Amino acid sequence: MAPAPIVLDSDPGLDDAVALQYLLGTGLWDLKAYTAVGGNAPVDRAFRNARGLARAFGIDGDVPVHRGAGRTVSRVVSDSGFHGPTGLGEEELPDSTAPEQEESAAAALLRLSHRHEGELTVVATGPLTNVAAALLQDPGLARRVRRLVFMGGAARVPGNCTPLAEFNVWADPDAADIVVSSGIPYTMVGLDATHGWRFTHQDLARLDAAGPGQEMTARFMRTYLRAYETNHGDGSCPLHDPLAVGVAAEESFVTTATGTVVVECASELGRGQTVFLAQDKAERYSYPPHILDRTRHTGRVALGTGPRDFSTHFTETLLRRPSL
Ligand SMILES: [Ca+2]
Repeated sequence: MAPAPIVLDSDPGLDDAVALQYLLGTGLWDLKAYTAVGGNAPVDRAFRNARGLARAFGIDGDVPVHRGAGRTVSRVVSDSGFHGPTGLGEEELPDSTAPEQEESAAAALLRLSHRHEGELTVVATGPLTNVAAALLQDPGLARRVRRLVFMGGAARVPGNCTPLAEFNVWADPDAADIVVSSGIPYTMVGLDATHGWRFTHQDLARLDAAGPGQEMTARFMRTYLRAYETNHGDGSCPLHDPLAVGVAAEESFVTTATGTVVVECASELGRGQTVFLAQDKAERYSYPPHILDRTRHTGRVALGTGPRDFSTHFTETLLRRPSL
């Protein structure tokens, strides 16, 4: 089967970096653009990291890297610090050899949605700022995209950034709300599923043993594991962003349900909460009209891990795709 057109929108970010490597390693995708969004790092830093990663993986001659929106839709600024001073731990990667793209991430997304109408998959592993910006500019994007898979949200589990919110949605809740109410066919891959597929010290040992081409990845994953150990007391780390890329090709890594997601945007404490209304349960509640308005479109929501083992598949796929 010919590789399918895809855009990866990302806020690199340690797990974003390995999500790119994983995507390339699957051999399933024709990456048309790698777009940067602010989130784990401010947008200019995310853009620099994205260019550096494109070079590190030897795609800077083929895959354009686009800078994302300069501000979030929600006008909030977030820089979690979780991914270290540069967003890639302490890594400062050599810049891409390609000239900087003038075209913004949103403009690239719209252009590619016309060129590959009905065929383009979009995977977003950062806040949904760029996708929302494109939808605000041209709502028709929603029906031209084949599928949007985004890492974000927490349907039935606590958040990781506040008790109610997952980081990507918390970082730009209005953007997430615009996206899930746009009619775009989407799959939400949030904490319900990503916390179930882990990367362990045994997996890290496999990268260490692989030697040339995996040293950078091993450094990223070692830093990421350490951040989870320090901040959450975990001996392993979740594979948030890679799982979203995995699900874009193979839904059996997760279990899903169809329903509506409503994003809490106005509340101070609840900001970024993703309220999930399963389709078959919807009639049990009565909503005021302004909420009903936001429940018109449904999507698929990952509610847990699926039958196919993502963790092993992830590490094996990385091993197939060394960096330069
Ligand atoms: Ca990310």
